Amino acid sequence: MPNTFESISILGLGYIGLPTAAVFASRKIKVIGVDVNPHVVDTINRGEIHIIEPELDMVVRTAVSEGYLRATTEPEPADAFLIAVPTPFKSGPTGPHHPNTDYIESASKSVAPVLKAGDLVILESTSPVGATEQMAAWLAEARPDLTFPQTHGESSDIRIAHCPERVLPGQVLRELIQNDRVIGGMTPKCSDAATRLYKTFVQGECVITNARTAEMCKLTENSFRDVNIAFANELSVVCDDLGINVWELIKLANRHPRVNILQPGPGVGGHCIAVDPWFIVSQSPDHARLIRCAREVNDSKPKWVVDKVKGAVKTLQAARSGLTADAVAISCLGLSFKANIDDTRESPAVDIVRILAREHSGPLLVAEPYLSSLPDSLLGERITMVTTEEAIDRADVIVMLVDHQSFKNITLSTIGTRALVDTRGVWQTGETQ
Ligand code: SAJ
Repeated sequence: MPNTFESISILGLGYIGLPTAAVFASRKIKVIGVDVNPHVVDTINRGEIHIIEPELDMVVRTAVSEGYLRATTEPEPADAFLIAVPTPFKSGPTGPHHPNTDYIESASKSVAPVLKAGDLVILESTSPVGATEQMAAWLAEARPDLTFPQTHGESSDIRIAHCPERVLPGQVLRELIQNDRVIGGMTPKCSDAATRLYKTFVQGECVITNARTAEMCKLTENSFRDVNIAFANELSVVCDDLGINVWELIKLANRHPRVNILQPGPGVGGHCIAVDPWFIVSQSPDHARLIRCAREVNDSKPKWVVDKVKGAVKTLQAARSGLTADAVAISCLGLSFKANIDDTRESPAVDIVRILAREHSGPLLVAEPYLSSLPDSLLGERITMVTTEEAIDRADVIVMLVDHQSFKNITLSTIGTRALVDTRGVWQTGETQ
């Protein structure tokens, strides 16, 4: 086992793999990035990026131009392999929310032929408990000539660990370096090797545990946040029912030294918090009752917001006799899953806009300063993309979905007398949505 890693291969050059590859390369380590998508590979080899993340373009451009980062579609030999591929859902015995580890399987099978004794393989993808052991089994099956920790313990040729990523989209480069890292080796020597690798750039603490605990730790962190957001979302619905301003309520309650309620919103989006809790539910369906309930509360919020928008349209109609719904323009502000990023994966804003496009007969305008066109999932819907100014000018009903800074700069006087459904509490009008 080398003390230093001369070359590192990262499989999956997405939101986690690419920044990780770039940061290793910035420490003058040779990085081979592997992705099945040739378009992604070509983009990176030109020194460009295919995702938006602050400062990442600069770090990738430098890494590629200095020769430390190169992308390819086929794995090549390296001293360490990091697997950072997606783990989406698949249907299973109890519903549609079971972890799909197919990408981990194909990534591990693709690195198996280039493995050599002394290599380290790390699973970074968010994974169900047991996935690292499963990955080790796939590797062992493909390479009977090498030994693995599950059969040879500390004397194995290959070291294996799970080290989940924990970085916040929008702050990835800073958090990659500063956050503590959970290192779940299959044996203590596996953990030591992984710690040595991450210590090349991680300034936070590398805390050692076993692979299963590391897997559960990542799922727990995101479930904790989901449950807490569900509490805020449930409060917002209760407060609406009781005629109380939830934003004011939360500010007041948070003055208690041991209370720290999160913010309600239109629902929970992104590829992590809306997904990972289901992995726990899928593996322990009879016991993960609160975690499941939080998912259901958060998933039901978009529909509730749609009903509030429909209610606002009806109120306008009641106030002006003869006004038909098809003469009422609704403007939605924002499509991304949270503020100040372009990422629309699992975005509740997208779901709300889609339902409104199908159920509201009048004009539906959308402003999203982080996108130049509608995401694929909304193509073909009856939606007009406009600038923020136009969205406000033409609106009868404004629906605030994403609290981008540029939207927060809009003053209440600009909104004037237009009806407002503010799911993020940006304007604190006393509305409780
Ligand atoms: N949200 C609210 N109210 C809040 C906070 C968030 O409605 O008070 C919503 C956001 O609008 C968004 C969703 O929750 O739709 C998730 O946003 P987020 O900022 O909470 O989290 P992500 O998905 O961007 O990143 C999370 C982080 N996990 C935790 O904070 C525990 C990050 O550290 C993880 O690395 C990331 O998931 C991941 O990759 O798993």
